[in-house]
Amino acid sequence: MKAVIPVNYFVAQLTVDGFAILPQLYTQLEIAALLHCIESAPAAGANFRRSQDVFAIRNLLGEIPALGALLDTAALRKLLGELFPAGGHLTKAIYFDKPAGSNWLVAWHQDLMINVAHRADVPGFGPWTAKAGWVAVQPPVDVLENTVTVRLHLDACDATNGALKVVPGSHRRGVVPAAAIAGHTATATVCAVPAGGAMLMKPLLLHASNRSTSDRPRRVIHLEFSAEELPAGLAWRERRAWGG
Ligand SMILES: O=C(O)CCC(=O)C(=O)O
Repeated sequence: MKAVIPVNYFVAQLTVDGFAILPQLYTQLEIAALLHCIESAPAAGANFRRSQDVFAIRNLLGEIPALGALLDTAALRKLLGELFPAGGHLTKAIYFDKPAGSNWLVAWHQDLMINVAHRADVPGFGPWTAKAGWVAVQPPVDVLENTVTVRLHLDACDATNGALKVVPGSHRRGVVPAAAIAGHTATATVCAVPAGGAMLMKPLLLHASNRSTSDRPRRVIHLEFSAEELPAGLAWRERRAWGG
């Protein structure tokens, strides 16, 4: 019989390393239902981006509301309860497909920006960016420290089909200036994740991903959750309550 690792083990690992890999968060049937729902959606509009190298859907639950119920499993609620004992909420949902043979690579970075509904000049928030109707801002570090990304893998993923590379522990180095990032990547490791598994990561973890050299796709649902409320005048663009 396979030993079941308790969720709090992964949460402890996330705290120390800035990431953790849960080998199974969703069953094969749940993954099939999620894929069917995404594939049946009319993929049109500004939040859908399709090229030879990437297919992405921004504001995923706004674009495909039926996914909300499929994602809201007892296993996810248990995980969120461990991550945010005092409660948390969803702040962002994206779907990414890095198709077979994709040339899309992502350079080393930290996830420093959050999407908000409108610009408001609030101390500690900035710089700002605005593109195609989306407003993003760099919040104070404590907002990033209280955010966790859950990357749900719909396909098995390894170094050949664009698995994330991360620098363990780098989430404890604060915001690393762009020019200094290369000096932090010597201890990088590749995060292989089985289909139905999830990678948890902190936004300040240094991460990157390579081109695909495989004939397998790499489909991921990227969900960000936070325990933070934004100050008056600011609102998360995609905020929604979630069971915990
Ligand atoms: O999925 C990838 O390969 C990269 C995604 C990424 O870097 C991000 O979401 O910040």
